Amino acid sequence: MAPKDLVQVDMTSKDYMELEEKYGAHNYHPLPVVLARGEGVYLWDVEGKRYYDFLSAYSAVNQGHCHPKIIEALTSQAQTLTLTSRAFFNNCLGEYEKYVTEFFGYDKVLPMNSGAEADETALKLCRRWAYEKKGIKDNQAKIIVCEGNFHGRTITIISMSTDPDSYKGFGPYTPGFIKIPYNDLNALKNALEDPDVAGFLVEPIQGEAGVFVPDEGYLSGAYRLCKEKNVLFIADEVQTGIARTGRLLACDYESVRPDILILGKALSGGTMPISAVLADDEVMLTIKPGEHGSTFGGNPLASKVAIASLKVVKDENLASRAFELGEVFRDELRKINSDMIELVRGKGLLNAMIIRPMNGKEAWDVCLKMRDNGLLAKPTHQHIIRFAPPLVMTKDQVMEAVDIIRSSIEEISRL
Ligand code: IF1
Repeated sequence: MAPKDLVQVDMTSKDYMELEEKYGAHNYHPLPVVLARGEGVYLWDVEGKRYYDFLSAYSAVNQGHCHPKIIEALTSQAQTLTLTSRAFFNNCLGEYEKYVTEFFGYDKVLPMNSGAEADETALKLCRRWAYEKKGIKDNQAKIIVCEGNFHGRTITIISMSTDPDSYKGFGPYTPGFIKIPYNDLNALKNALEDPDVAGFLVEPIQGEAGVFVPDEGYLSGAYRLCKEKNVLFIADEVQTGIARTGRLLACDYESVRPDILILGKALSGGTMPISAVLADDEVMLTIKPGEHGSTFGGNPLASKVAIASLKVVKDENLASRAFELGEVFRDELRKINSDMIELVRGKGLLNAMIIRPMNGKEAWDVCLKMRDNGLLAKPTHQHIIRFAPPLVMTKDQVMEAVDIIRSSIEEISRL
């Protein structure tokens, strides 16, 4: 009799879903599909059916699933030295720190693991800079954030949120945040009148909010307003960064250089949690030894994987690919003639389709039909389908994916 903890080899998708239902927390409502393998733009389920991945693990797999050069770096370092902690030096971190700071053009990097940890780190750097450099009184620093933001799931980060699904029932909340409408320079200008404001934390495009692309000039205008008031411009590019929107950083579209840059997700090509906060010395050196860190932050494995992941972005010109393919993708989606499609918006290969419910069918039903037809995507905020494939997709594959989206919507509309 095999030990009960050994999973039988002939399990079906249904069996796997039941395992998660019985033994896992119910903090997600996944699309009913059980994936077993990923390669490039494709995923396969346990029954061997192939899908186009149009979520890329929320933009963590920009380089494509299991990119050979990233996996090579991962497996090689994994057999050599994975973790030393920062109690000691190692022969990988310094090389990575040099590579990533030169790659993005900053003096220094503070390596962390998840995107939320990187956002938290940025908030701490901003507050510390406020007290040490701007001269704001202790515990009085305020940080401006935007309605509709998503920066992670920690208590402080949800304290900034305006989405009840993120913050309801988790109080009491961290103080010190001013919430203003997104894409509204006047609101920012007014909020900046408060002398205790230390920073402005913003997503260059609001991903979770449904790929909300701000007006041309918003980012550069916001940056200018912040500089006029000696306030740090903090860009959360966890989802929009690393070539996803058609430039290396979404801020690059308006030549804005954030005072603090937050990266995550595709920094590892979707292999492991790697995040980073980049800043110049004036900000970064306000945190002294022993005042911040993490067990796995900047570990040798992550250092090698992150270098390999960024090298793929450069060597395969993923930003210009995302830009060109994004134009094709949006143009083709906009040709689909269906009352269910309210609008299509996005930049590069970070796009979203707003679905108008029809005959009792909504975005979720469209996603189920696309799954049946071989393409995986998932709705956000009920009526918005996010489309974010790996950036290594070819034009032919984009065209085939559009055909799947079109036929799925047509089939749903006929029901
Ligand atoms: C979930 C959302 C996306 C992010 C930005 C920081 C983080 C994220 C702009 C935190 C993370 C993930 C989290 C994941 C689903 C996904 C998501 F729907 F939640 F909002 F992408 F839009 N900044 N986003 O998008 O990074 O700690 O997760 O590494 O929590 O369900 P993390």
